[in-house]
Amino acid sequence: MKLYNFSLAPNGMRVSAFLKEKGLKLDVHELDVRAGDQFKEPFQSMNPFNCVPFLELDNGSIISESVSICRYLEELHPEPQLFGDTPEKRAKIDMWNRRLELDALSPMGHAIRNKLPMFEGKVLAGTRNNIEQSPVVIERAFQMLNIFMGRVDPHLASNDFISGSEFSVADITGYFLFAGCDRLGFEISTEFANVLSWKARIIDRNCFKL
Ligand SMILES: N[C@@H](CCC(=O)N[C@@H](CS)C(=O)NCC(=O)O)C(=O)O
Repeated sequence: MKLYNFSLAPNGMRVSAFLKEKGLKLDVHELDVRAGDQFKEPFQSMNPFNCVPFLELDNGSIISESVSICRYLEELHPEPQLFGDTPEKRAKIDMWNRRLELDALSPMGHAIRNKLPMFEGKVLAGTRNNIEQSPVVIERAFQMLNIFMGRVDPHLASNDFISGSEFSVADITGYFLFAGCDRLGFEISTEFANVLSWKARIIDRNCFKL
């Protein structure tokens, strides 16, 4: 099994943090996505979505998408469990992870690519589409992030981690949401004190020291 990754890619780092939390080590092939390695063969054919991370199994099959890779590895190595060990926990971790990804990480990612000069002309990850950066996307993302923080803040008043009392893969997604907000220059309002406490609780965890 081999992981194709780029050490500076946030989605790649999600898998690296997961591996570290699980105490797993994989054979890793570094692709420099800033230099466009993902568009070169054999990587173009291995993952036509031209993104890292992706995992090559020993039978040659490819699994892409950071969470799908983590889920596969969890099935092979259930302990320590990060996707939940009961039907209820599994569903709740999945629910929080989806909320984080769809309602916060996705708008945040679009805003980063519409804001940072290094993404000029490369607005959609893993594509050759030359789309102009748009300030409207950034403004909308800030609105969506504020709405999201307001919705999760009450839940975090009585939960140490996003899905309850145990650290899970959804907290790893949360960590990279915070990292992206910093990169974007989105400051989390002190009004969302429980979100800020959650951030403080996870930020120094060893798995994020990559
Ligand atoms: N939803 C995917 C997103 C993967 C993604 O966007 N990867 C970025 C690095 S963080 C990438 O490879 N971008 C290639 C590019 O910008 O051309 C996942 O979770 O793995």
